[in-house]
Amino acid sequence: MEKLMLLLGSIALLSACASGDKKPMETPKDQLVARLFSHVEKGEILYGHQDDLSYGHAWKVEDWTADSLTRSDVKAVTGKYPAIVGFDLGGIEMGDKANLDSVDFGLMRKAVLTHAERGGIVTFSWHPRNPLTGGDAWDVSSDQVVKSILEGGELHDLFMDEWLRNLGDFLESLEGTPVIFRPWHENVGSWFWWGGKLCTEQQYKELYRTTWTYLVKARGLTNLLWCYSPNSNISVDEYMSRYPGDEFVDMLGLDHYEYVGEEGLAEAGVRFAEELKRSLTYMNQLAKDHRKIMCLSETGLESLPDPDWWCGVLYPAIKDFPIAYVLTWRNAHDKPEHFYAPWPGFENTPDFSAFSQLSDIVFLKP
Ligand code: BMA
Repeated sequence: MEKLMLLLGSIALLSACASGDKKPMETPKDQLVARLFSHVEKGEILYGHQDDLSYGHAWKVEDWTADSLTRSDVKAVTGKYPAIVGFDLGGIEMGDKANLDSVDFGLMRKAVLTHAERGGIVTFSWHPRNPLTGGDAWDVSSDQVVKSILEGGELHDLFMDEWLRNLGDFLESLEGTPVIFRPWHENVGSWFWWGGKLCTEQQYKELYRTTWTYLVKARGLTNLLWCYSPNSNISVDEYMSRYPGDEFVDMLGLDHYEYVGEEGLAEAGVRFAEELKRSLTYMNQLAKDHRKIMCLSETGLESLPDPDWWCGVLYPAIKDFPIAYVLTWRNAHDKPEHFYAPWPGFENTPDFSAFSQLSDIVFLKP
């Protein structure tokens, strides 16, 4: 009887395969894509904050092995964690113990797993060092760097066998936690060694695809959701000029900040919002055409001098666009002016609290 059942089961399976009914296994990446799409369908935008659990304004986690990582500037002000927490992998390529902002990679791994366990979502940026000069990601003294690490270049073996291997080891250690990975960001401007004037479009695409192929094909990682995130204030043609292709990208991002120049706060806010809406408008069309999710991968106003920035500037600019998330940059523990989210004691917190209570903005309840 048991054998007969087994046989019937096998026949059912075979015929399902033959008729094409058998669905491929859903990967952690697929699950995250579906989760993000479901927020977008409901008109919800997840709120994210860079490095939220590792440090904040004037504090940092000291003994991460003993710390349960419950401290967060965002939670201290709103009562809720950010739904998305961003981390930066800069330094992992060299096998460093801590990243470029002194976050121990052991702490980072623990924070990723802790945040995911609480129901949050994780995103990674990467500011790798300059492999040719030994400088940092902002060292743009040579336009030969990307060429040197691609196939045929003198640093190709170093890039494949050390840099990407170290990166792959860390990403693999996350136990399959799905994460949004957005390498080689802000690629049209020329402030990183992989930027617009530092390599050709072809070289940039090859760099992105080489990274994808190594992590996805050679390492078999199924937990990475790939986000392509150029800088702002560029045309749609510039945005797409370095697009590596639909196969390599799951999400369209944008890094767009407000800068207050001579024109003053009010005008800066208007300009920020107008430029943001212009970019999100063409990204919305691209997202539809290419069937991708979109997000505001980095934004913020350093030191938050505008008391109505969250509800008065940011929210009206993004609320009508189907972005899955918006992430504001880090609250440095060692640079008092370098923060992008309020912290306890900062005077402009009511606006942020009001933002956290909007029905279409999603935070994570502790
Ligand atoms: C930049 C600044 C730097 C930091 C880098 C990577 O925008 O915040 O201080 O080192 O991001 O996190």
